[in-house]
Amino acid sequence: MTDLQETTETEEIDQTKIWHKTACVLCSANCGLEVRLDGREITRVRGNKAHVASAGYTCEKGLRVNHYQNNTSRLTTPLKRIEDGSYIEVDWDTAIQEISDGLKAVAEKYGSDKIFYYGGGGQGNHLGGAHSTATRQAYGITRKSNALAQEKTGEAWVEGQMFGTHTHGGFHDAEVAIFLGKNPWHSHGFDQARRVLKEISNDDNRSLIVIDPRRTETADLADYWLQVKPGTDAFLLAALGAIIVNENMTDDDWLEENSVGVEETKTMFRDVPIDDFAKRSGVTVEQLRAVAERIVEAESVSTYEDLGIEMGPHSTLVSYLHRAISILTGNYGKQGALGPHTSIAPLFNYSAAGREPTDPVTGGKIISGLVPCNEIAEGFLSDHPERSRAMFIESGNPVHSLAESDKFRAAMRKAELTVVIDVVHTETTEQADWILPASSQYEKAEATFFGANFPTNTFHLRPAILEPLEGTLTEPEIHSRLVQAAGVLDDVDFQSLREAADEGLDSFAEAFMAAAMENPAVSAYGAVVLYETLGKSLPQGKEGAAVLWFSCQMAAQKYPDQIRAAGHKGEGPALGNALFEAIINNDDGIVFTRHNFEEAFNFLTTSDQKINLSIPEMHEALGELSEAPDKYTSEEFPYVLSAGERRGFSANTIVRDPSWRKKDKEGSLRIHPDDALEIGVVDGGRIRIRTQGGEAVAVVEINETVQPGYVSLPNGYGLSYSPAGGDSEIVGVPPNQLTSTVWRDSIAGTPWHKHVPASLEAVPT
Ligand SMILES: Nc1nc2c(c(=O)[nH]1)N[C@H]1C(S)=C(S)[C@@H](COP(=O)(O)OP(=O)(O)OC[C@H]3O[C@@H](n4cnc5c(=O)[nH]c(N)nc54)[C@H](O)[C@@H]3O)O[C@H]1N2
Ligand SMILES: Nc1nc2c(c(=O)[nH]1)N[C@H]1C(S)=C(S)[C@@H](COP(=O)(O)OP(=O)(O)OC[C@H]3O[C@@H](n4cnc5c(=O)[nH]c(N)nc54)[C@H](O)[C@@H]3O)O[C@H]1N2
Ligand code: SF4
Ligand SMILES: [Mo]
Repeated sequence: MTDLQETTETEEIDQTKIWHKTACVLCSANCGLEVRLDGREITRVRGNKAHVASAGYTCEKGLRVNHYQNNTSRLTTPLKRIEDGSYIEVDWDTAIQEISDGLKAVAEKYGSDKIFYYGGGGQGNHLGGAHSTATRQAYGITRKSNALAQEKTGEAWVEGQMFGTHTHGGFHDAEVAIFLGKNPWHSHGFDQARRVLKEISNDDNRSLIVIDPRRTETADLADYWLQVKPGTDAFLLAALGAIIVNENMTDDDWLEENSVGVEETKTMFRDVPIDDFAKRSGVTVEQLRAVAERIVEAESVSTYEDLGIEMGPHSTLVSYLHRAISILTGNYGKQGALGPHTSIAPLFNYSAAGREPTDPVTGGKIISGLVPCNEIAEGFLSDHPERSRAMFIESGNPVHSLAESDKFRAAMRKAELTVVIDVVHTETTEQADWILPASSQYEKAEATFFGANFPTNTFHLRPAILEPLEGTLTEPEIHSRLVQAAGVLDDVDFQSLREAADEGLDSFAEAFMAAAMENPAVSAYGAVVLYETLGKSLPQGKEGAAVLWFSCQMAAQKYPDQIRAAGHKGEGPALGNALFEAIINNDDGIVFTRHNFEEAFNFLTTSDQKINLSIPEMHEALGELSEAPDKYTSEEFPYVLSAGERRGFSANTIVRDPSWRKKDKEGSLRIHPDDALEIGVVDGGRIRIRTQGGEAVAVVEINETVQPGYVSLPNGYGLSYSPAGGDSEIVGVPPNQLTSTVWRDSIAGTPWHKHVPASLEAVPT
């Protein structure tokens, strides 16, 4: 008998003693949590030991999620900006109607392709984005972007051409794990990161290699720490690849069978001036040789690249070089190496790999359908006839999170119509014409979409654990209303689909397919149709999950054997139904696909399903590297500022209340003792930072882990917040007050936030 049953018989249930299953929303790991509630407060939090991926693991941040759920910034009514710049409260019906009319008016005047959609998901919320597909379809919105286009599009461009699929390392099993511009101790990025890092570090047979200018918490655990000079990873990796090629350490039999473009790639590495490049990267040839030998002798190697290289010089080239090294040493498609993965809904589309269209206004490459973030504001502010005129933003805070905040503010103010859906007042809602209040991630169904494990992959749907805050609506409901206001669903018979859903999934599948054949609107606005029909028969708090039924059907077509191998039974639509039922009924998450390693090559969409090592632009870029500068600092701006480091209490802009942080409340500028001495600042003192983009004052933390000449500010600080609900205060430096949109990668357009030339000066106390 459970505790719950016992108490039911003897006394009334004490609601505050019940553990509710949910997940942490603060980073992409979405660790499973169990929480206790007192009214609307989350009073206790612990890791959910039964969770399919996190198995009880959490970090310090997740234990304080109540600061996300309950804070003074929550929005509780739609708001409309009036002429004097102030906002008036509006009821939902009026808001939906006026926004719908406004979108239609922009489309009529300029063409619906002039409406720009930004966002769609954060670290834990993705079902809103899934429903926005219907709204975009209804209003003809095609231009879009999101935060991936300021970090992962260079990687996607390389992976599209090399593999035609997304890959992820097997860090839990890798004999050698390499972290390149990535500090998983704080940023995670795979399940149970700290546990895994400690395991590798404590195992004499496994090695941890960290390439980072700072001695991070991860570097502290490393067997090999390559203390690269900021921004010179391309030199380091070119030299490492050259050693591997010149000393015949490549896995030639494997390459012959599994890849194309090998000879050109080897030739390109042979031309690398190893000594010179090693010197420019600040690492010795001996260190590189030791690492090369360790990689080559290992059974398996996995590399994780992240912002340290994605937001710095030569980022796309670096994304290519480390993958080329992995492939030259045979590290794909086996346990502990790079592998593909399944997904319930793909984050990237590689159909245009290497043939990406360019933005008609700014000329940037549109990778996976996303306009480079650094060019969005530029586009709005230009006088190009094709420029966008309206912005629809959901679950994103681009004013704060994209380069040059003031430029994005100006772009929003110039747009003729701006709509923002968020749970709180943000730097972005402050500029909007319309603000729509969403229910929080604990007040609706949400799901983890970042699971990237192979050969066994998992999925977790969480139910609402609280009623929506009064005045808010969930995104599925908001999109449903917007789509219906467009009039495009007027002749869809919801009632018969609802009745079919009440009879069960088999009946529903049949009815839905028949309806879709008869009326194209059913599939065109599928997310909303599913929400309005199947959603109504799902358990309370899971209505927004109906859209996953379609994803499950697609997955059942794509990976039927592997879904069955994960324990789900049936064929065709019945298999999709079984998977959907498992997702709906399991609050600890499920295994949804189980592959064999041999199947890793089936995922490749390159020609002959071979790995393509030869990307002409990359070979050219490597050829030109000798001529490239290895320093971007100047007399005016002699320091390299890393603007936006992940720390113990940073979580993008998801938590606004600074009292969430147990330490580093103001987000200090980390500076080496030698630099502090030269500038004349003391620990805890104040320092003025100037860049091409702007200036700010930060509190100083003298810190030996950073290199001389290199300083860092944390990510996610400098948010406006009002502790008592009155006037707002800003605690810490908003990093994008210091960045610039023109400081970006020449291929993917991704920003150089980790490499901002800066000057520093003591602020007298
Ligand atoms: N705590 C916390 N975790 C998070 C987030 C958060 O805000 N807070 N955000 C999540 C998100 S959205 C993302 S994308 C990930 C990002 O996760 P990470 O990329 O791991 O985060 P960062 O700290 O921004 O940068 C990683 C490392 O790059 C190093 N670096 C700086 N310059 C260079 C360089 O020139 N070369 C090399 N090799 N390294 C360099 C920095 O010293 C730092 O250790 O984190 C996720 N997890
Ligand atoms: N200088 C500098 N800038 C950076 C970075 C850096 O390292 N340096 N890192 C970059 C990276 S990697 C990323 S991913 C971006 C992240 O930046 P953004 O993409 O802007 O995302 P978040 O801060 O994660 O959250 C976006 C918004 O979602 C809202 N939100 C939370 N829950 C919900 C919900 O259920 N519904 C809705 N509608 N909204 C919700 C939050 O209130 C927040 O306003 O920042 C980038 N910006
Ligand atoms: S912040 Fe990330 S690692 Fe920490 S508890 Fe939340 S989901 Fe897990
Ligand atoms: Mo990110």
